[in-house]
Amino acid sequence: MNEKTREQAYEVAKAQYAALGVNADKAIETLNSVPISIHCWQADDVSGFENPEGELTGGIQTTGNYPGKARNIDELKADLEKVLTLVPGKHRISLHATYGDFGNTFVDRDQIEPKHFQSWIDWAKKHDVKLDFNSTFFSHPKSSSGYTLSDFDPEIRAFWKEHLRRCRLIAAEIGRQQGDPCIHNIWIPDGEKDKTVSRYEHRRLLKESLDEVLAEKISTDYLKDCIECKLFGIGSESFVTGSHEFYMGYTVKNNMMLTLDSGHFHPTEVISDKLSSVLLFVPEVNLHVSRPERWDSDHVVILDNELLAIAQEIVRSGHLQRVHFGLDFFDASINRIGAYVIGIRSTQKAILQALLEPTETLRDFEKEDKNFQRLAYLEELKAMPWSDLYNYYCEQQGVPVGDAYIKEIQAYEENVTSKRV
Ligand code: RNT
Ligand code: ZN
Repeated sequence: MNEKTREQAYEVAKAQYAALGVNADKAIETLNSVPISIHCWQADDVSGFENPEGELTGGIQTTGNYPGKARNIDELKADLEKVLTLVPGKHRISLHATYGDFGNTFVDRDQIEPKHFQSWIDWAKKHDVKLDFNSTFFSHPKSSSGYTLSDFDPEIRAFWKEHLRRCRLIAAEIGRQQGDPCIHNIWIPDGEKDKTVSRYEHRRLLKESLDEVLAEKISTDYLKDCIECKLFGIGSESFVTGSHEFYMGYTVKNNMMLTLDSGHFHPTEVISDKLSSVLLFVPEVNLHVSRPERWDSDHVVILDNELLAIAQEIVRSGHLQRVHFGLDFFDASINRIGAYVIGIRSTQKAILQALLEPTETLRDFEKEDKNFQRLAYLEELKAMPWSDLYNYYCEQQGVPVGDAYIKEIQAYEENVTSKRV
């Protein structure tokens, strides 16, 4: 399709939406204002630079051995730069604490400092992206018991509290330098394979550890902490200290941000239906958009019903500003740049579709008990030409339109990633 035909397709689509009372240009403009926080860890299978050869632990797994993973900080930065050229809009990059610029020295988790992330801050500035941060409580000998902040051993807890304390300082420094709060996500793997008896005790310890570290107040102009719950992991099937109830209670009590990961619940339990509840009780929500295939498998995000439902719930609630879209998937079995681009574009397509909904009309049907009409429109909307608008948006932003990104990724593979052997 050439530019002219695309322009025509856009005009036709715009008119079709206008007939429903929807302003397509406004929807595109709003979409353009929504950053996606791109997780750095898809590029290298969650290896990081602290000990890249080390084992990934904590109950999360990458499967696959597709060639070309980023082996060092320069390759990872290059891959992310490539990704940024293939998606429209301005985005954020989410770092894990193990992705510091440690040179050739080993820097333990209780030793990391803002200086280890300065090159990332400079890189982000150069590429006009903001950074988010994650403390890293897994893949470390001191988490081998299966516990970190909720371990019985005070020395283990002290180590991880120090890690958390330092991560908050690093994230705050990032936020200060970028002039925009850095979202700092806290996820701990703590839990057990089998029938844990001391659940209350572990949870009491987690509360104590968090209370202690979070008591150090840091301005939300720089830092926004959030905590991420989970139902179970590999090796923590029976018990996870940081459950949904735990963090729901914790965030509500402390008026802080909650992270909802779409893979962290029962297989038929969806985060889309949690948003309208949690938004009433916590100030902001951080999302880890992921795709669980039968379990928390962290497959590449695609435009499925749940992704659309998440976007719809956020847009319909009117609280797009209070929800942050972060990605969290890691598939080592396909081209990793391709994985990123599919996930980012699909998330944007879901948001765009949600923004193009004639919600007020649907609400009117709902109030008048015209539920056939409501359902019929919801069905009709699925086949509306939203993709012509997304293509137009890509064109405007100077990024590949439609399937054109595939060729670019193939070329990058040929010239860059396939040479990493
Ligand atoms: C694990 C959590 C967590 C991690 C990343 C790497 O189940 O989802 O967010 O995936 O921090
Ligand atoms: Zn997550």
